[in-house]
Amino acid sequence: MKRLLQLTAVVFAAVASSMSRASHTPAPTSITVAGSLQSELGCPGDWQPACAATHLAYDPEDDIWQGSFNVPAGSWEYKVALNDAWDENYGAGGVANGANIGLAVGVPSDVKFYYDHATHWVTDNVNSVIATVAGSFQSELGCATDWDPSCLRSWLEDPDRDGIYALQVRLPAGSYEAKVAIGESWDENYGAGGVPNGANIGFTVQDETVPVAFRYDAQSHVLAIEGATVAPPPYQFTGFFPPVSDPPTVNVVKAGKIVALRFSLGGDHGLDVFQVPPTSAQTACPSPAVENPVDDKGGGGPGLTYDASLDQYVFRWKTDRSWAGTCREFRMSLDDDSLHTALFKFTR
Ligand SMILES: [Ca+2]
Ligand SMILES: [Ca+2]
Ligand SMILES: [Ca+2]
Ligand SMILES: [Ca+2]
Repeated sequence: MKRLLQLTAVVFAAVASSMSRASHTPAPTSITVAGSLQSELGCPGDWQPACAATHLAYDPEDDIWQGSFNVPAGSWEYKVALNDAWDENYGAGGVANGANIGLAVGVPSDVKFYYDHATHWVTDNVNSVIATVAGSFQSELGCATDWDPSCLRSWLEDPDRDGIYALQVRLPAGSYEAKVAIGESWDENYGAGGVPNGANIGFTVQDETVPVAFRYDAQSHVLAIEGATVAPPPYQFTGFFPPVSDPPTVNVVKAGKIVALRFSLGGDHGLDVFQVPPTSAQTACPSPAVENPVDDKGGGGPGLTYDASLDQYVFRWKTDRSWAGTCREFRMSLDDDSLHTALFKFTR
């Protein structure tokens, strides 16, 4: 009974994976990088599909064939040959019997080659950026763990070489997070808005029958996600702008005046950004303290405005004359659950 259950599970897994990653030809028994660089890499000659010295290895976790070779400086050409023969071979753009792929190497380098039998895309890490969408959805695609930039189940491919790297998958309904990682490592990675080491990009899949399409622009580093609801990018608050200073500096203002607190959230997020209207509470005046006299001549009534030309929010805070001689902490809660404060000392 136990054995029957195991068999059922294996069959189910095979069906599930072939649904998402189908090829029009049978799984190959070997993949050879065949080209003008083979004699340099230990083969008896060049363009030899049966030379094992330039075989790629199949990685079952990634479902991608891959291998690294130390390639001498020079201008080389190659294709991949399946099953140690030319009968089935792929060149530029993953095209069957396609053109040779050029590979220019300036100094002797370890070059890593990749072949995806589901799409037939063959490339290397000189011609292409090796980009993965790493995130909390990777285990759902068959990776051993989530957030693994080296699991190529979520490899972004660019067979047409237009600099837009794409991946299409099906995911169970649920909420996930993602970033783009380069070179199978976290050393270079991009989050929301294409920001290096930026925030995770949240997205929600409502319908598992709708494919989720990821598109990564290697120039802007922005990752677009289609077929899912993408969470708005988080606020990028970088502190209050002059004339107001961030804590521990104490801003000194005349009690009763309107204080203009200027800040950016990294773009226009509308005026409904507060969790609750900003508040203030009396606090002991810090001593010793760095004091910053604030004399803002800017006019306007109290409230929040946004200046798109400066990408700047201005909250005009009406202070009270009765606060003269005291200190207060200004508290601004944004609806991304962040709290930002500034210290004030009031004069007469
Ligand atoms: Ca050669
Ligand atoms: Ca997961
Ligand atoms: Ca891997
Ligand atoms: Ca492309």
